[in-house]
Amino acid sequence: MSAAEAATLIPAGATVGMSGFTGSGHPKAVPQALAARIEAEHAAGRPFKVNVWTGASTAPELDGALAKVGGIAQRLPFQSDPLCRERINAGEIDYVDIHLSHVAQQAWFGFLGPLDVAVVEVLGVLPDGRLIPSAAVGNNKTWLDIAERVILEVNSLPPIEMEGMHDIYYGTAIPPRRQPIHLTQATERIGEPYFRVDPDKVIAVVETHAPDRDTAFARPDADSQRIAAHIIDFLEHEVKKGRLPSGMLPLQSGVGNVANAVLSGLLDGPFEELVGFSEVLQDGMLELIHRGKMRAASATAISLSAPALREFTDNLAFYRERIVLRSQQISNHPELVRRLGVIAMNAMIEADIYGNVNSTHLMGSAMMNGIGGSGDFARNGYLSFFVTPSTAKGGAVSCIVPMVSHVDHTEHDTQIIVTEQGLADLRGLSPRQRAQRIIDRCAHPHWRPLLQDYFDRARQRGAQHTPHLLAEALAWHQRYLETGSMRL
Ligand code: 0RQ
Repeated sequence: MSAAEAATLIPAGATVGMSGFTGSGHPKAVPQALAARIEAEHAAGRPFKVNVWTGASTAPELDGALAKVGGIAQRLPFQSDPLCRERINAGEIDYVDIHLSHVAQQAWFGFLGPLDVAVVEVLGVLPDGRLIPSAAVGNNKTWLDIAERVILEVNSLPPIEMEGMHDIYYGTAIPPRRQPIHLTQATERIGEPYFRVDPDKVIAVVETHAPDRDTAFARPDADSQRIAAHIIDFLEHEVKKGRLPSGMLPLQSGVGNVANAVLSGLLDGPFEELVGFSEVLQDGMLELIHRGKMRAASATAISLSAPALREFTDNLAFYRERIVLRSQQISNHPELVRRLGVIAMNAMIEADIYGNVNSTHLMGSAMMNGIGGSGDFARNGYLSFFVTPSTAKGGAVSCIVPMVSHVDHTEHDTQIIVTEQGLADLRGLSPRQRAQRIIDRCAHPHWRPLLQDYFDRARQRGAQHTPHLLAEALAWHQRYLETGSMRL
């Protein structure tokens, strides 16, 4: 049926589980048709909102379209859309920011309430009713399993030759019946290539022919290259010390400029036979595979720029042998991240001198994107890096602060902080040792004396285990909001 007809099957107030992860694999037509319907209902004076659950961020035709018409009541678990962000920060959308690996299990536990409709993009339907997943697996298996009704979008644009790349694991259960997940190599297959769905639940099939978001790839800037160089030096040092095998351990890389720079740095680095165990496979990782530096990679989604997508599509037979796409509850599973010894590298907004990290909030209050999978990997990884340029807003803001304005990752999860200034290895250090190392190695020279002064005075004023001047620590952020400068 048409997308408009399918959209009429979604009632006001419904909770809708949509496919989509980092701009790929999201439904392209039904959300826009739903937005048009919501707009018409609002024009007629009838309230109409839905709760939207996804894998992670989507694209303007999903989050953007629904946010624009004020159609989202609740949103989870990750977004990066400017309009959606605006509504979240205005208090109009109830945004539930949870670890990506937690979403499926919390839905199964019943913590999030019932799921009324699943809207899932697939590449095709087999004669026996099984579904060929598209470029993102995300939470689709769970949505198809638990939703009362299912709407499928069958997209004929992505290459159907992706069939067979996916590994959908049906062995998960909830406690007390949960069993170990028998995955011991990053790219091992433990499931099946297709989704199952009860055909009686399928209330609509909509055909589309539309591209995923073109995730632009910026060549790394100078700061990102310096951050990447610090990380690569450190990894080489760890290999020399015998704390890392020469082939390294599976790599997880967050999204953005710095993450891409690190991966680009690995292209010319000494490491061979790399393996990826990440949530999203972007240009940087594809290039490592293309150049033979990375043997294989596991992810839940492929999110590429237009040129990288062409490379992928033109050489699908090559990449199909080297890439496995899984559900996000598996790609980000704490049990697996810890077993495999994943090296986690994620970007952040700010870190404090003790190593607590804020990944989500500007000045403690404005939501940026969400925690995404960073926590899944940071707490459970073999090594956990958090990276940022040392300053933001043209130098007016220090990304190293006395106390973070919001905490996503505690000092207990953070091992290595990196800025363009340098790398602070915090393993085995006490809070006072950590503070001195972060100030010395990571702070920008403009802000270093102020941070040192804060730390010195905090120590002098009878501070105990973790020296702080609480009012001053918070005034640091407040001051910027009032005067545009963090200087106290
Ligand atoms: O705002 O563009 O208005 O100036 O924050 O900053 O430097 O462009 O950062 O794109 O690398 O993203 C943490 C947000 C970094 C991202 C974050 C301002 C800065 C700019 C963005 P403007 P950049 P990046 C895998 C893992 C959480 C999820 C995650 C993220 C804007 O990496 O969302 O890790 N991470 N997922 O000016 C005030 C500061 C600031 C600041 C930056 N200290 N104070 N403003 N900004 N630092 C992926 C998934 O899970 C899917």
